[in-house]
Amino acid sequence: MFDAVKSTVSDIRDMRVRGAGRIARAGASALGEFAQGYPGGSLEDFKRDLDAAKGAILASRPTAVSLWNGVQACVRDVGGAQSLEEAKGSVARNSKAFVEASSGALRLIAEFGAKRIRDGDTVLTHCNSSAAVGVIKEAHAQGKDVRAFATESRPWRQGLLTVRELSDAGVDVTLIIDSAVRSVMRRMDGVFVGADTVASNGALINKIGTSQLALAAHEARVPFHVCTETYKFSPMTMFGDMVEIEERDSGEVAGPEEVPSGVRVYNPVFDATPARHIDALITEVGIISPGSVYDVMVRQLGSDIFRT
Ligand code: RUB
Repeated sequence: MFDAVKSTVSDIRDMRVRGAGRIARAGASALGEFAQGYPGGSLEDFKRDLDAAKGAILASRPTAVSLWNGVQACVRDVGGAQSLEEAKGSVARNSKAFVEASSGALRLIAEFGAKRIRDGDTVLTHCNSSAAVGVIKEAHAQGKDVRAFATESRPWRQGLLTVRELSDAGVDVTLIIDSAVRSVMRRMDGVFVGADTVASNGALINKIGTSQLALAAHEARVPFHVCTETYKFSPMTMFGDMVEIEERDSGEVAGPEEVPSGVRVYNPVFDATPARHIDALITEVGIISPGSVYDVMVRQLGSDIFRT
């Protein structure tokens, strides 16, 4: 296996690179490097090795649709290539285009989302989402007085990354433990979270605990926004597939010495928030309702949905 692919696979698997957008860009970049550095050989050899590289990248975070869509975007033209050079060139080009489009989408989401934050607002975010953090930072950069609350997000505590990023940008930020969400909700003017996956019925799959934020926001009538690039929309859900929830090692929650033997530790890392608890999805193609996800998915992913 080639070095760029190997190191990306281990970075994603061991959470050194995490977050749906970052892993998609890392996976796409690794495939681009793989193609560019591919030594001679036949087109068939390349296709076989590319398949192996793609499989290894997808297996590093097997339930992540962003990774799947990113990888798919890179390899979409290989089938029609007539030569090794053409195939290599298409992967390298598509990889670069995906990474650029993904970064561009983040800038647009920040711009659109910042309009949903008013001067003097206090907002809540969960885990560490580059899309959601980008919105809050943009509102602050526009001169709005915005205060942020961020959850710790057990067990990996990605909330510490969020408070560091927001504080470095000059945002007034408060860290809370996950179970403090309902007690602070009445003081919030809006909730902004990222997306790991969005299903065709508008449901959101995101870091475990997101559905509790949504429920508490719904109860307190606080607007709940999902900041998401459209490549996190899952085409498989159009055809009836359920989104598989990743379950990680129980040792991330508690070591064997911390719990009596025989006690099981369950560590699901994402949960599902129903569409009825979501006020808006802030995407690079605009602010949409959960009910529009299916149409936007068909338009954005187009014929790629049916090619795979
Ligand atoms: C991160 C998480 C993030 C989304 C979106 O989970 O759930 O909210 O991935 O992030 P993990 P982004 O840390 O387990 O990967 O907006 O950066 O794509």
